[in-house]
Amino acid sequence: MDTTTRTHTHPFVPHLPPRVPTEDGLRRGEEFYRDLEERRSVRWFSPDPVPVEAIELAVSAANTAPSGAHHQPWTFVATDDPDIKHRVRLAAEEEERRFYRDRDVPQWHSALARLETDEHKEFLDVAPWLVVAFAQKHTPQPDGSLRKNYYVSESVGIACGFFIAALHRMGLATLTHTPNPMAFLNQVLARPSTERPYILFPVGYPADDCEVPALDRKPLAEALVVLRD
Ligand code: IYR
Repeated sequence: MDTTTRTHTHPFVPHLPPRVPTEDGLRRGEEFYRDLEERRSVRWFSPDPVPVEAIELAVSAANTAPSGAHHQPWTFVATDDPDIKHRVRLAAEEEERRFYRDRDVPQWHSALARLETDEHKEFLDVAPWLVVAFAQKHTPQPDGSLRKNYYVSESVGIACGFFIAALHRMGLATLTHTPNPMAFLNQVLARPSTERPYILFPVGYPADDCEVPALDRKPLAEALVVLRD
């Protein structure tokens, strides 16, 4: 297309990534998929340290995610401070005790049975890092006003997907942990009320004796419907 005929009201720049030959693209896609296929959510972490650079790289990857109106409505708050991690653990376990005691939601309990989860969240102390993705419903502007954000949940969800994939690429494991409710994280991590906790990620290497539930992924034929004439 002849871009000289386009008129813009805002700055645009050329985007000319080198064309990937189809065969190479398929090979790369296969490699990427095979790598992600190895990923599992982990609840037993090694206490071995993880350098802050790994967290910075994973959040840099997350920060490339597409977002509504390019508002990038996320904040990732990371801590390796044992006291802060312990405060998070105590508050999360408090909420989870209520959740697991609450027999008003039997479907939840049967759906979760095969994961053998309970209110004990030792991994919040053991994993060397806790990273909380916060979703910004509004973003404070330098002039003190609040900018409204759009498709916040979708945008932060995609960013979290990139974050998880980047950790996996570095040989690190995580868990998409969502203690219910999570509002305590605003207090413990000193975040403003314009943000809500979205996912709490313990991050580290899997423990030497780590186990995961024996689960299958659903077949591609159930995940993908190709419609053609
Ligand atoms: N938030 C609880 C319960 C829980 C819910 C789902 I959906 C899971 O896939 C796993 C756990 C907990 O973290 O134990």
